Amino acid sequence: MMTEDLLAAEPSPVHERQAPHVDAPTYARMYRQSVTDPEAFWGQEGKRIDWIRPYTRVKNTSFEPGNVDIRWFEDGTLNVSANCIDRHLETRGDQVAIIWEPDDPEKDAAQHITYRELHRNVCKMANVLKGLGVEKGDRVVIYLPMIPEAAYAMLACARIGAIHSIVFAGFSPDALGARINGCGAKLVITADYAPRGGRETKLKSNTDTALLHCDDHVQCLVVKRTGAQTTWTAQDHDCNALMAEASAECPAEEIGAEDPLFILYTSGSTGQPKGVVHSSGGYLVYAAMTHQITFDYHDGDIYWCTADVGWVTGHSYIVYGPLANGGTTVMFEGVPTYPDAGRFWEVCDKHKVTQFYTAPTAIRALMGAGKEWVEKYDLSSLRILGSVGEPINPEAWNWYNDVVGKGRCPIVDTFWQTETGGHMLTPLPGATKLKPGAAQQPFFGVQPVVLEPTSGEVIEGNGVEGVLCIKDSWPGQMRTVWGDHERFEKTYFSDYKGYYFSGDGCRRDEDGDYWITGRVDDVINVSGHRMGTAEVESALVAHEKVAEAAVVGYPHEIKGQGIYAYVTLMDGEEPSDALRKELEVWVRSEIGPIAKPDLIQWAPGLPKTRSGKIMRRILRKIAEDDFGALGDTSTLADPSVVDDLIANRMNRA
Ligand code: 6R9
Repeated sequence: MMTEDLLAAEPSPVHERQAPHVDAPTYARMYRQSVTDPEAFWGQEGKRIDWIRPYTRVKNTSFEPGNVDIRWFEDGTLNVSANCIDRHLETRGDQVAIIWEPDDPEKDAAQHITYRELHRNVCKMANVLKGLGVEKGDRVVIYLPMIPEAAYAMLACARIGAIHSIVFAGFSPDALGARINGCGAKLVITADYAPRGGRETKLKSNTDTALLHCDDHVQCLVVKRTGAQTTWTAQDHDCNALMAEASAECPAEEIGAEDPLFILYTSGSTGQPKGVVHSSGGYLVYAAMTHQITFDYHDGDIYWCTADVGWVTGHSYIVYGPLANGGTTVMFEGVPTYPDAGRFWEVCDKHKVTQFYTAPTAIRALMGAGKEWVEKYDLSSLRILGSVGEPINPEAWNWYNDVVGKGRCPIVDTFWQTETGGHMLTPLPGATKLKPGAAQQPFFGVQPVVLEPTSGEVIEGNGVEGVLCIKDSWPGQMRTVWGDHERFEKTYFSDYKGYYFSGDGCRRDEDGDYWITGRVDDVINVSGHRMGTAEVESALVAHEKVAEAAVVGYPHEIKGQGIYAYVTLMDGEEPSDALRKELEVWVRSEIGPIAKPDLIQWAPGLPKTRSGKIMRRILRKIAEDDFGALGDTSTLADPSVVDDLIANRMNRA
């Protein structure tokens, strides 16, 4: 629970060596300019990256219904890979670009990859892609563990103008296949195995299964991560062997600012994940700027974001942002609790990490393991801590602040989305007086508005709550849904006309600080990962014994939200623990382990309106154990089903 003394928390000291990039007066001045004269502001900020042909037009954007069109720096050309690598060679060729930390420190050694080595490897990989017929505009799916080759593959695509679409290595063959087909990929880059937390995912075998449902022409490039035995077919190419032979020089293509850099599929409130499309120019400017300012990144810092490149956080804040800034970025293959619950802190100590960016779910899990794991290590290099993915509860915030940051590292609680490309609301170290649990202030160029959910009226003033929308475009914003611009407009610009709708609820407190209250649509947030309830439902009903299913979120101590499924079986099928297990395994194989329901309740019937709509509000309340407040149930076709569901609700202990 929120208390007054938490709200009064002072900002921690920021920097002992150098002044922060932005202090409070600078923030106020720059923010004002960014929203009153975006052309001038971004016209200047756009220069933080190198352009082949400089832009003359900065902003050309419209949120107008039926005509949503977003362009930034539209007549400029650039190459993202050259911005992340080549332009640093002269001044920092021997500086470490990527520190790779393996899953199991006993089995593998860490790697330090300099900018010069990165250049060599990315050029080689780009030449391998070209050799396989990949051309500008082609799509390449990347399904890799957190190994340097994942970054090489991203940057190699960017170098030749191919569009990458990364599929998280925890996704199932079905999910992978759907994404390969969804963007019409020419090539899949995968590995033999993905070691993680001491276990191994069979990526190559998953890819084989996925490719059974794809066009015969899709080729497969395989990185040998463990080198263990795998199947090998005519479509497969050995990445290590091809890279060894490939030339280490590959010119960087000239790419239009608005040409897509990548597609990333993300869950929405309807069944099918959407292919979020990001641009090259605007995206890179925004990723670079947010990385530098939010984390107060300075030369010589060692920055670590614990995300996976399968999520947007890994795109913007492991690869593109840090490398565009000539930074040193840590890439971690493992999990927070392997070999033990001290792993994060051991890595911070070992590499002298200065900025550490993780998710509340990890903090809660490590908080549970006890502070002795943290205290074993020297964390004096840390200067700034970050949080992302879901609201951070004040208990976790305080533990992070006290035990990890020793009260001297500002915590940046960054609110943003796959769709936004970079941070939207966040405190800035050295500029913002921190409040545990609040995302606080808009980043430059971001104009948040709070709307009344049903009327869509703008709510002015402070001490108010509603849905979070954004009034005007920012350079990192997604441009479209791959192959379906209409869906883009419908999802983000139709509920509240003239605004970008985030799908989140929020509160603006008495000081004007923003607090995200969570999704207002049928998207749940499990361990910081977005899951559409409709996706899990359609996986469940695809099982032959399931007649109907409804999925909702419920509060989960570690994951933030857990997945609660109500399942109605086909006539003649009997509920059993074995069937429950079978359904869990089924959903894992349909979508991936992150979608496995935590609780499955057998529901002889679901509460429906007379028109047949499932009343999720009621199911949510029951799952939350809050059935004293079910609200009006009089419109239900059969109110008695509710009593049965309450009586048989799952024990969450
Ligand atoms: C970057 C990322 C986006 C959803 C978003 C919101 C939640 C993310 C948050 C946060 C509160 C924060 N979210 N950061 N909620 N405070 N600091 O997570 O992207 O996977 O697309 O998820 O995550 O609900 O709408 P994505």
